[in-house]
Amino acid sequence: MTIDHIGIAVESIEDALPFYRKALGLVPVHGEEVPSQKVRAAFLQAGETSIELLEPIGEEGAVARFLKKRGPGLHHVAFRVDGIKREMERLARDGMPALESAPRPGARGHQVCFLHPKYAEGVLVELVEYGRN
Ligand code: CMX
Repeated sequence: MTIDHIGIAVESIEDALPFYRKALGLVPVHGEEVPSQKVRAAFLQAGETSIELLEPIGEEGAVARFLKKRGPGLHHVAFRVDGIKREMERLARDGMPALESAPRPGARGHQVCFLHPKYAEGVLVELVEYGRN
């Protein structure tokens, strides 16, 4: 598996971008709203992986709750997989069921699922399969 992207929870994408641009030379290559997740997302290409800045839309949703509890910071690490359904079945058999019962549409039109942070030493893990939506 390769790391597809690293999700960072921020209060405001606009306020966060200058650091990434000035300090690291990273600029957004894609932006979208993911209403089902109640977030705005901006992807910054960083070599073969990317940084996903996540800004909550409204007071509800996983990212809004995260910010309220823990403040801005590392939200999740996403791994790219082939055959996400097969991976979910394998993980469930191994006692680590995904939070979703089936892959669901995520940002950039990909199929995604999440694994609870309790399985990965406190890190929320996302699996991403490209191009299946
Ligand atoms: N990373 C690590 N720990 C996290 C976490 C995260 N991203 N989100 C919550 N937690 C921790 C909380 O700090 C809390 O820990 P304690 O019990 O020690 O206090 C515990 O998990 C439960 O917290 P909670 O407030 O009940 O959190 P939620 O109700 O949000 O549930 C989770 C947590 C992981 C099940 C939920 O966030 C979820 O379903 N996430 C998957 C979907 C998602 O994150 N979507 C946003 C990204 C979308 C995108 O990238 O497009």
